[in-house]
Formats: sequence, C-alpha cells, structure tokens
Amino acid sequence: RVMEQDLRAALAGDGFSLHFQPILDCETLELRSFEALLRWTHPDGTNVSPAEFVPVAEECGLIVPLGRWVLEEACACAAGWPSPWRVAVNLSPAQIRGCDLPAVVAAALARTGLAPDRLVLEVTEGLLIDDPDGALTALRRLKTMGVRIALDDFGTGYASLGYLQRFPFDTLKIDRSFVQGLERDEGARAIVEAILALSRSLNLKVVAEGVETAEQLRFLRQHRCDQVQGFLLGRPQPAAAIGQLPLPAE
Ligand code: G
Ligand code: G
Ligand code: MN
Ligand code: NA
Repeated sequence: RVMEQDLRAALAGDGFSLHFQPILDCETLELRSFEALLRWTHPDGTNVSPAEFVPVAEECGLIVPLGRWVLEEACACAAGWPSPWRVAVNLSPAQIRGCDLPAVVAAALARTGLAPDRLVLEVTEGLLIDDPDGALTALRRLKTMGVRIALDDFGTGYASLGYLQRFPFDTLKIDRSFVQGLERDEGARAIVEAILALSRSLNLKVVAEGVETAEQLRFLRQHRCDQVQGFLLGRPQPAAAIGQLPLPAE
C-alpha cells in the first residue's frame, strides 16, 4: 500500500528519479525527444509504478510539489542534451488547478536555462473536462511562452473532437491500446487511420505510443505517422544513459 508519508519522505530526500523514453521520427528513426517518466523506489526497496502512487499524490495534494520537482529535474537534464532534442513532461490535472502552472514552468525554464521550445507538456483529456476555461487560459499562456503542448492518451477519454480545435495542441499522442491492436483488429486500424487524417487536416503532429513490433511500425510509416515511441524503439532509461547515445548529425 502506497502511503502518503512515504511519498513525503521520498520528496524530501532523494527517493524519486526520472527515466527517459525516446521518441523518434517515424520515417528516419532520428531521435526527436524523450518523455520523462517518474520512478519511485519504496523504502522497502521495490519499484512502485507511477500508476499506483500518482493517484495517492494527487489525493493528498503532494502532486503539486512533486510535479514541480519533475519539471525542474526534466528541464535540468534536457538543458545538457544536444539542442534538437526535446523533453516531454506529464502533467496531472491538479497541477493546473492547484497552482499557477505558467509561473511554475517559467521558473523551471529560468532556473535551468532550457529554451521554452525544447519543453513539451503532456496533458490528458481529464484536464480539459474538469476545468476547460482554466485549462485553456493556462495552456494559451504556456503557448505564448513558446512551450509545446501534447494531448496524451488520445482516444481513451471523453474529450469531444471540438477540444482539438479549441485547445492549442501541437501534438496528439495515440494511446497504445490502438497501436497494440493494429495487427489483429480492423477497428484499431480504422481508428488510427482516422486520427492521422484528422490530425493532418487540423495541422497537428501525431506520436504513436506503445510501438512494440516491426509490423506496427510498418503500418504507421505507411500511413505517415510523424513520430513513434515504444519498447521496439527504446525503453525508458536513466538520465545518465542519454549522455551515451550517439549525437544527432549536424
Ligand atoms: O512510466 P509508466 O508507464 O509506469 O507510467 C504509468 C503512468 O504514470 C502513465 O500514465 C504516465 O503518464 C504516468 N506518469 C509517469 N510519470 C509521470 C509524472 O511525472 N507525472 C504524472 N502526473 N504522471 C506520470
Ligand atoms: O500515459 P503515458 O503515455 O504517459 O504512459 C507512459 C507509460 O507507457 C510509461 O510507463 C511507459 O513505461 C509505458 N510504455 C512505453 N512504451 C511502451 C510499450 O511499448 N509498451 C507498453 N506496454 N508500455 C509502454
Ligand atoms: Mn505520457
Ligand atoms: Na499514453
């Protein structure tokens, strides 16, 4: 059982870390960015999934300081990478509701020296549903600063298609449940094709998540998906491993 006091102790100490998973150009397989994924080692030594502890942190309000730590740590790491590479950071709805997100992001960028256009914020449909006006105001301010916005887990939630037009997204991330259905499920293929067509007409880039097989990658290339992420292309890895990767060509 994940306990609030363990999370507080981890944040006060050095119990949290970030792993980074590569996101590649679908056609050339060049590295484009890395998604920061939060990791926690429980005092008993086991690794706990964010799917388990993020909801607890959200309930007790700890997600606001924890989210601030994630942003600063991700920006600090990315500031040391070759400049074409971006970093993508996941946001909880409570980070927009519970604090002045544009100010928190501006502070993280200023403190780390990361250029705003190298930061991508991944938001989920829940954020848009809870408080659409507040979210729209915050996201517009972030866009004005030069930060990019991605809509994560697209297709699994309950956002209407009108949100795609109304909110200032740069990117849609197709949820991995559709990508993983590509080989066996005609419906999943139809949905992915429709998302790609819709995105092109709305001028949004598409990242396909959860790519695990060569066959899935082949389909995504054939249908001109922009970027891909998944175990086939790279696992989440510690920051130190990113420094060992081959640098992008000039
Ligand atoms: O890394 P993993 O696949 O175990 O992540 C599980 C879930 O936790 C995913 O939905 C992911 O978006 C979420 N998650 C990972 N890191 C963060 C983070 O820093 N903040 C928030 N809010 N969610 C995260
Ligand atoms: O919800 P979000 O997209 O942020 O979730 C990211 C999570 O997805 C991370 O926990 C990461 O470990 C996981 N993930 C990344 N690539 C793959 C993959 O190819 N297959 C599966 N099953 N999970 C993946
Ligand atoms: Mn994500
Ligand atoms: Na996702």
